[in-house]
Amino acid sequence: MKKYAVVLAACASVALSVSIGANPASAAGGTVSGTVKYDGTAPTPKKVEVTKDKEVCGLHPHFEEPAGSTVDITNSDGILHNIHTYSTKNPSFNMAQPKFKKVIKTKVDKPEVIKVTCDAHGWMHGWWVATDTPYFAVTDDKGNYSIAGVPPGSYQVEVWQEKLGTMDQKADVKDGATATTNFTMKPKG
Ligand SMILES: [Cu+2]
Repeated sequence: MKKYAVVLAACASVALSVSIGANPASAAGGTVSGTVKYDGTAPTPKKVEVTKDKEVCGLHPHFEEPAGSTVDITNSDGILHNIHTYSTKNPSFNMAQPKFKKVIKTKVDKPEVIKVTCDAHGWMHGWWVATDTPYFAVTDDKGNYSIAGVPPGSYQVEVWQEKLGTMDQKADVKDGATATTNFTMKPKG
Protein backbone atom coordinates (compact mmCIF):
# COMPACT_ATOMS: atom_id res chain seq x y z
CA MET A 1 0.00 0.00 0.00
CA LYS A 2 1.25 3.45 -0.88
CA LYS A 3 1.87 5.48 2.24
CA TYR A 4 1.36 9.17 1.97
CA ALA A 5 0.80 12.36 3.88
CA VAL A 6 -1.29 15.36 2.95
CA VAL A 7 -0.51 18.99 3.73
CA LEU A 8 -3.24 21.56 3.18
CA ALA A 9 -2.14 25.10 2.54
CA ALA A 10 -4.86 27.70 2.86
CA CYS A 11 -4.45 30.90 0.96
CA ALA A 12 -4.11 34.27 2.67
CA SER A 13 -2.80 32.90 5.94
CA VAL A 14 -1.16 29.80 4.45
CA ALA A 15 -2.94 27.24 6.55
CA LEU A 16 -2.02 23.80 5.45
CA SER A 17 -2.82 20.26 6.32
CA VAL A 18 -0.42 17.36 6.07
CA SER A 19 -1.57 13.82 6.16
CA ILE A 20 0.22 10.54 5.87
CA GLY A 21 -1.35 7.26 4.87
CA ALA A 22 -0.46 4.15 6.83
CA ASN A 23 -1.62 1.81 9.55
CA PRO A 24 -2.15 3.84 12.72
CA ALA A 25 -1.44 0.85 14.99
CA SER A 26 1.90 1.96 16.38
CA ALA A 27 1.66 4.27 19.37
CA ALA A 28 5.08 5.92 19.35
CA GLY A 29 6.39 6.49 15.84
CA GLY A 30 8.16 9.51 14.43
CA THR A 31 7.24 13.03 13.42
CA VAL A 32 7.03 14.68 10.03
CA SER A 33 7.28 18.43 10.16
CA GLY A 34 8.35 21.36 8.05
CA THR A 35 7.28 24.55 6.42
CA VAL A 36 5.35 25.32 3.27
CA LYS A 37 6.36 28.49 1.50
CA TYR A 38 5.18 30.30 -1.58
CA ASP A 39 7.84 31.22 -4.11
CA GLY A 40 6.36 34.47 -5.32
CA THR A 41 4.60 37.59 -4.14
CA ALA A 42 1.43 36.75 -2.33
CA PRO A 43 -1.49 38.49 -4.01
CA THR A 44 -3.43 41.01 -1.97
CA PRO A 45 -6.61 39.29 -0.90
CA LYS A 46 -9.56 40.58 -2.94
CA LYS A 47 -12.03 42.70 -1.06
CA VAL A 48 -15.15 40.70 -0.46
CA GLU A 49 -18.31 42.50 -1.39
CA VAL A 50 -20.86 41.85 1.29
CA THR A 51 -24.24 42.57 -0.24
CA LYS A 52 -26.52 41.43 2.55
CA ASP A 53 -26.52 40.37 6.20
CA LYS A 54 -23.60 42.74 6.51
CA GLU A 55 -23.15 42.46 10.25
CA VAL A 56 -22.77 38.71 10.53
CA CYS A 57 -21.39 36.31 8.05
CA GLY A 58 -19.60 33.09 8.73
CA LEU A 59 -19.71 29.56 7.46
CA HIS A 60 -17.89 27.38 9.90
CA PRO A 61 -17.73 23.76 8.91
CA HIS A 62 -15.19 21.81 10.93
CA PHE A 63 -13.32 19.81 8.38
CA GLU A 64 -10.22 18.49 10.04
CA GLU A 65 -11.32 14.89 9.66
CA PRO A 66 -10.25 12.13 7.22
CA ALA A 67 -12.66 10.25 4.88
CA GLY A 68 -15.40 8.23 6.61
CA SER A 69 -15.99 10.93 9.18
CA THR A 70 -19.10 12.95 9.87
CA VAL A 71 -18.80 16.67 9.23
CA ASP A 72 -20.67 19.05 11.51
CA ILE A 73 -21.76 22.15 9.63
CA THR A 74 -22.47 24.73 12.27
CA ASN A 75 -24.37 27.95 11.96
CA SER A 76 -23.05 30.21 14.67
CA ASP A 77 -24.31 33.57 13.47
CA GLY A 78 -28.07 33.07 13.49
CA ILE A 79 -28.81 34.01 9.88
CA LEU A 80 -30.00 31.86 6.99
CA HIS A 81 -27.26 30.16 4.99
CA ASN A 82 -27.51 27.62 2.20
CA ILE A 83 -24.81 24.99 2.17
CA HIS A 84 -23.93 23.68 -1.26
CA THR A 85 -21.17 21.11 -1.81
CA TYR A 86 -19.52 20.40 -5.14
CA SER A 87 -18.36 16.81 -5.02
CA THR A 88 -18.10 14.02 -7.56
CA LYS A 89 -17.04 10.99 -5.51
CA ASN A 90 -19.32 11.71 -2.56
CA PRO A 91 -22.97 12.67 -2.89
CA SER A 92 -23.22 16.45 -3.15
CA PHE A 93 -25.89 18.33 -1.31
CA ASN A 94 -27.59 21.68 -1.38
CA MET A 95 -29.44 22.52 1.78
CA ALA A 96 -30.79 25.60 3.52
CA GLN A 97 -29.51 26.16 7.04
CA PRO A 98 -31.91 28.51 8.81
CA LYS A 99 -30.87 30.10 12.09
CA PHE A 100 -32.61 27.52 14.27
CA LYS A 101 -30.68 24.70 12.60
CA LYS A 102 -27.45 25.05 14.53
CA VAL A 103 -25.80 21.87 13.19
CA ILE A 104 -26.22 19.82 10.03
CA LYS A 105 -24.39 16.50 10.08
CA THR A 106 -23.19 14.93 6.87
CA LYS A 107 -20.92 11.97 6.21
CA VAL A 108 -18.01 12.12 3.79
CA ASP A 109 -17.12 8.55 2.88
CA LYS A 110 -14.66 8.89 0.04
CA PRO A 111 -11.39 10.81 -0.08
CA GLU A 112 -11.98 14.01 -2.02
CA VAL A 113 -11.35 17.75 -2.02
CA ILE A 114 -14.81 19.32 -1.92
CA LYS A 115 -15.61 22.95 -2.55
CA VAL A 116 -18.37 24.25 -0.31
CA THR A 117 -20.30 27.42 -1.00
CA CYS A 118 -23.21 29.28 0.52
CA ASP A 119 -25.91 30.04 -2.04
CA ALA A 120 -27.34 32.76 0.19
CA HIS A 121 -24.07 34.72 0.29
CA GLY A 122 -22.09 34.55 -2.93
CA TRP A 123 -18.79 35.49 -1.30
CA MET A 124 -18.81 32.63 1.21
CA HIS A 125 -16.88 29.52 0.36
CA GLY A 126 -14.59 26.96 1.90
CA TRP A 127 -13.08 23.56 1.33
CA TRP A 128 -13.42 20.15 2.87
CA VAL A 129 -10.44 17.88 2.37
CA ALA A 130 -11.25 14.25 3.10
CA THR A 131 -8.12 12.11 3.15
CA ASP A 132 -7.78 8.34 3.28
CA THR A 133 -5.03 8.67 5.86
CA PRO A 134 -5.25 9.64 9.54
CA TYR A 135 -1.96 11.53 9.29
CA PHE A 136 -2.58 15.11 8.27
CA ALA A 137 -2.08 18.64 9.53
CA VAL A 138 -3.06 22.19 8.68
CA THR A 139 -0.29 24.77 8.51
CA ASP A 140 -0.30 27.66 10.92
CA ASP A 141 -0.15 31.28 9.77
CA LYS A 142 3.61 30.97 9.19
CA GLY A 143 3.25 27.86 7.03
CA ASN A 144 4.53 25.44 9.69
CA TYR A 145 3.09 22.00 10.19
CA SER A 146 3.83 18.94 12.31
CA ILE A 147 2.39 15.43 12.32
CA ALA A 148 3.33 13.26 15.31
CA GLY A 149 2.83 9.56 15.99
CA VAL A 150 3.62 8.41 12.47
CA PRO A 151 4.62 4.73 12.26
CA PRO A 152 8.15 4.26 10.84
CA GLY A 153 8.38 3.80 7.10
CA SER A 154 8.75 5.51 3.79
CA TYR A 155 6.04 8.06 3.01
CA GLN A 156 4.86 10.35 0.30
CA VAL A 157 4.02 13.72 1.87
CA GLU A 158 1.57 15.72 -0.20
CA VAL A 159 0.76 19.39 0.18
CA TRP A 160 -2.46 20.90 -1.19
CA GLN A 161 -3.37 24.55 -1.60
CA GLU A 162 -6.60 25.75 -3.16
CA LYS A 163 -4.91 27.97 -5.76
CA LEU A 164 -1.53 26.28 -6.17
CA GLY A 165 -2.60 22.66 -6.36
CA THR A 166 -0.48 19.83 -5.00
CA MET A 167 3.20 18.98 -4.51
CA ASP A 168 4.72 15.89 -3.01
CA GLN A 169 7.94 14.72 -1.48
CA LYS A 170 9.33 11.56 0.06
CA ALA A 171 9.96 11.32 3.80
CA ASP A 172 11.58 8.51 5.76
CA VAL A 173 10.06 8.29 9.19
CA LYS A 174 11.98 6.66 12.05
CA ASP A 175 10.85 6.01 15.61
CA GLY A 176 11.49 8.94 17.90
CA ALA A 177 12.94 11.10 15.11
CA THR A 178 11.66 14.06 13.11
CA ALA A 179 11.70 13.93 9.33
CA THR A 180 11.83 17.54 8.15
CA THR A 181 9.97 18.02 4.90
CA ASN A 182 9.79 21.58 3.54
CA PHE A 183 7.91 22.70 0.46
CA THR A 184 8.21 25.72 -1.78
CA MET A 185 5.15 26.10 -3.95
CA LYS A 186 5.56 27.92 -7.26
CA PRO A 187 3.15 30.40 -8.76
CA LYS A 188 0.93 28.67 -11.30
CA GLY A 189 1.24 29.12 -15.02
CU1 LIG B 1 -24.16 32.30 4.10
